[in-house]
Amino acid sequence: MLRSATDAQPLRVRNIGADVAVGDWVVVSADGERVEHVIDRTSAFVRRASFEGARFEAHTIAANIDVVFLVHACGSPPNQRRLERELVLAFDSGADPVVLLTKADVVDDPGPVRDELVAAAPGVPVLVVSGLTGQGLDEVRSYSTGGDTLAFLGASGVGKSTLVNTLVGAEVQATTEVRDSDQRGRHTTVASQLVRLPPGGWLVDTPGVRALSLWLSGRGIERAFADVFDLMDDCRFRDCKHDREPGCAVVAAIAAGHLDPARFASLERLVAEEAALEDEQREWVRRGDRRGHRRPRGT
Ligand SMILES: Nc1nc2c(ncn2[C@@H]2O[C@H](COP(=O)(O)OP(=O)(O)O)[C@@H](O)[C@H]2O)c(=O)[nH]1
Ligand SMILES: [Mg+2]
Ligand SMILES: [Zn+2]
Repeated sequence: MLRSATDAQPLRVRNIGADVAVGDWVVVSADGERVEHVIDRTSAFVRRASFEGARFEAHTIAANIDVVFLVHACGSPPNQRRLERELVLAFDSGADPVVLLTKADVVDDPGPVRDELVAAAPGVPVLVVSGLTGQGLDEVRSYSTGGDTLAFLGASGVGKSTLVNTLVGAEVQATTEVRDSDQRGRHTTVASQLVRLPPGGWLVDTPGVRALSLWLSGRGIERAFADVFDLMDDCRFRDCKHDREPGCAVVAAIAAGHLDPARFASLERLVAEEAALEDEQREWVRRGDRRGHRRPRGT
């Protein structure tokens, strides 16, 4: 769904040939049938396309987002590794990330889960909310000032569409029962949706994305892991591998219990994934240049 610079309501227009994503501002042809021009994005939430045959394509999940809410739910174990990945993509998008821990009503004390999410998202606000009772939603609303666009991102079944419905005050998004056995949802929201938030602003609901593969990261990894990068600055050797080198601040922090080794391993995995992607991209461009093919999108 798109929005027109001359219309306050979301648009559905054919976009054949235009590279557009939910949240894009567009200029529509006079007959209202086609997208004539896509206005430059202020932010874009981009992941690597997950489908086979398009491994070199970027997939824009949403565009022109001011605040992206990374939604996790009480009642299932916190997924720190997923949150870290979401944060990298969020920081790279240009939007401000906020973590929402929803379904607060299903547990006696959301504190322990909250603490784990805070540990995976240092410096990022973590709000405890409930789409069912409305707990904490005034604070969520307060992020929409002056017509901002707020997006909800997270695994299927965590409660994104329920939050959107409660915020809008109407059943605008279909929600789905989660399976009792594992609290996982089915994918009810099949495409990203754009809705108006009264009294102003926009909400983007996204379908649960199972795999979030990195696209080319700018400074997203460094911002999502700023605490670890700060540590690495304190290593004695510039080229420290953080393995067995003397004076390694990372090894010392892990030994002292200040850094979760799983968090450090997660950072190393993301850095390796990013490096492999860059290599593949270079190879793709090199071969593409030779054959006169177009370059990958989104670069
Ligand atoms: N108890 C409780 N259930 C919720 C809450 N938010 C969502 N649910 C339920 O969780 C299921 C999945 O919600 P949905 O909004 O469709 O998740 P989505 O896939 O992230 O959009 C539905 O059965 C909702 O009723 C909440 O805050 N509290
Ligand atoms: Mg949904
Ligand atoms: Zn080191």
